[in-house]
Amino acid sequence: MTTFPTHVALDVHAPRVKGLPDLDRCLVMSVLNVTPDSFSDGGLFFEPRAAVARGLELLRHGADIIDVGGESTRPGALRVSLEEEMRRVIPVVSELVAAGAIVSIDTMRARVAEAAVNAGARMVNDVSGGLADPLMPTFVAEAGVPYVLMHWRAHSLIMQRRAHYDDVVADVAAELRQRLDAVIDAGVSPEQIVLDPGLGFAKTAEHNWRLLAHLDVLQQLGRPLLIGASRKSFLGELLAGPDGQPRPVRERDVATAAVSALAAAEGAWGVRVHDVRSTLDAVRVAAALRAAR
Ligand code: PMM
Repeated sequence: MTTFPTHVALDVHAPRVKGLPDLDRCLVMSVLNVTPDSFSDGGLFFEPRAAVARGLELLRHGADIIDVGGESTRPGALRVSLEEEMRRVIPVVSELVAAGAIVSIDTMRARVAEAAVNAGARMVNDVSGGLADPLMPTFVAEAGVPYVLMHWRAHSLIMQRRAHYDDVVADVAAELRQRLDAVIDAGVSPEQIVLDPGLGFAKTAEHNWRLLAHLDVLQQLGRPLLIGASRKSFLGELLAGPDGQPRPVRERDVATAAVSALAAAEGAWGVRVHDVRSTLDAVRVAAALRAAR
């Protein structure tokens, strides 16, 4: 097994995240994209009222955290302005918090993260791992909120050009280690941090499968892992029909739940998914299996 030098104490025994409830199973973070163009649910919940209604439905389905995002990160996506991102997400965050949800804000911008935390969001999910906005680590350090630090190499428009690795598992682990050290140097406490390999972000299907097959290596970084495989194109490719056409996006939830079960059985802290019910069942199966070991 590969190990990495670190100045952060290693704790491979499923360390907990400061500021979030402890569960006896893998946590289910549900996706709520308030965007016109996300690959799976783009446009469906773009109106604030529809987004809030969907959030309440995800809550009824048992989501542990609702991850609200206002900027699509699908390959090739263009950025939205700060003002537009704020307009999309902040009212939705406020309403879901008022309804009792634990809300996470999916943003690369410190100012959006700050406004969302002021509106009651309890967690920041930054797909750029603090690279897109240099103010993000400082904000997270000051706010003291849980922080998802994802592996990322470039903005969505060009990221697939950067999908080259010598050894994807070792390279992603080393790059996550660098970002972990950088945000800790900026004042973020290790107990705030969740790591995410960033499936599909500057990665081919083969890269995603290799990362999923080696979660143990990423766990050596000593922080909990979040896995975002839901409905992504590598699952569509896997399930392609005889004509070679990828399985349509909205018919990938069984495969997503299978990944959730396998990741949870390996000890993942959380999974980020569109369909909460199937994944909740899957992570319960994994928890029973782990408890019986
Ligand atoms: N994937 C997407 C967006 N945000 N956040 C984390 N932490 N991990 C992911 O894998 C991730 C993310 C892209 O897809 P979406 O359309 O499902 O939001």
